[in-house]
Amino acid sequence: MLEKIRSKEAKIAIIGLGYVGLPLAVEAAKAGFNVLGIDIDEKKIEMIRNAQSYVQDVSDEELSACVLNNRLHATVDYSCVRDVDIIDIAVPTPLSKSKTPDISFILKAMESIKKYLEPGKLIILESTTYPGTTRELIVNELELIGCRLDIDFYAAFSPERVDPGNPIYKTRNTPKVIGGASEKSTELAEAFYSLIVDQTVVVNSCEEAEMCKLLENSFRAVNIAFVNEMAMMCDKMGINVWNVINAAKTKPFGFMPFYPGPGIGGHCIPLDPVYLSWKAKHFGFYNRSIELASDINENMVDFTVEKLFRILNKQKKALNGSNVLMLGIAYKKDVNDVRESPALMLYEKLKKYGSNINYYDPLVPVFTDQNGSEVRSIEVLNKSILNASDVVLMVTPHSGFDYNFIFQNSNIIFDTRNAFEQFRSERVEVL
Ligand code: SAJ
Repeated sequence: MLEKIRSKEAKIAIIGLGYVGLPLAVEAAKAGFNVLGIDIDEKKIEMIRNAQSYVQDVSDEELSACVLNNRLHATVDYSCVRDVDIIDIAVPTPLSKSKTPDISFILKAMESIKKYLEPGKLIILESTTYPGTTRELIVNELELIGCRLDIDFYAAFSPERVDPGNPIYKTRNTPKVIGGASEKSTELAEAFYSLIVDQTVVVNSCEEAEMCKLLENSFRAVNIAFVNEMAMMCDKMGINVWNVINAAKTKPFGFMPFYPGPGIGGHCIPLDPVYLSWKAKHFGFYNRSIELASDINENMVDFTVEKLFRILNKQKKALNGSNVLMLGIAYKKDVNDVRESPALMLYEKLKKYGSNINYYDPLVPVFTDQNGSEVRSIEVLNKSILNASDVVLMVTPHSGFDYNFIFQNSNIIFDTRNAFEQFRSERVEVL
């Protein structure tokens, strides 16, 4: 197997062709491997076959190069895993409605793999998940049907570190952590990744690799929560928290800036820490910092609404009946993704309190509200819309906004991201 990998004769299957799987498939194909992309979504398969990329970080040109030189094939047919040597699973790991890990996509992938498993394959899991998943859902499951680790199969975990839209760090130049269920598994997985990424980082087990990813993202969630709490404290004390952070970050060591906001969104930061705290409870450990961080971050929507009430109150206006224009609905700057975006909850609450709420987001022309109705962005941000707004609520500071135009034509701006920092004015209130 090691020789097959080193000579790039090993055939690769990537299961799950989303923002993680498709870039990984393209990198493996570019490195010279024969790659089979497997996904349950026929539309994705069709687009790959036509070299039409649906992932921000993969261009049509690089996709077409892999497809045309026959390095990358896409299919919905799981039985093809029979003929590959390495199976790399990059399927979603969301939260269930009751905020517990939903590993159903991994389970479904493993059910299909088990059906067509031939001896000698390396199975790698990339989906972010709680420590123990690789051993429980891959190793133990295969041993239950008589397969033996290091004899009939190998298994490893390597966390995805894809940051969609990041202009600097892509799949190839982001260090790749790798931890196997056995030494041989680690060696094989490292041999594979060393051919498709610039730097590999080997750890001693799949549990260490799983935990590493959760540490990375829990670190962010807890620090964002801490600075959100600072924001609420500074609000009480009449101190501008943004000026305080900007001053603190001049410290050249021992400090890393995080910024307050109306909450946290995306497919990673709100979810990953919950995977960790959920698993920790099985060991009788209650992870207070993560639980508290989740509470604080989720509470920021209510804090933002409460501060909006106060800002309107200063104008002797009620939220009920006021015209509120929300700028940005995506979960973070310069992305078109609304998953877990706090702006969605903010929109629903402002609507519930009777405001005439509209939004403008050039990257998100439409979204589906909690009742399943389509809500459309206003088409053009013009003077009359800004003038008619009792408050312009800055939620997601896309680079494409004309901040000067907005400032000049707005009455009051409630800026939850300090995006109007350059316009020091009574008309701009910050979170
Ligand atoms: N946020 C704040 N304050 C901050 C930073 C973020 O409120 O100081 C909010 C954002 O607005 C967003 C949420 O938190 O709603 C998450 O933001 P993020 O910057 O963590 O962006 P994500 O969710 O795209 O996180 C990804 C992660 N990448 C992977 O998991 C591979 C994360 O580990 C990266 O650090 C992050 O991108 C990044 O640095 O951009």
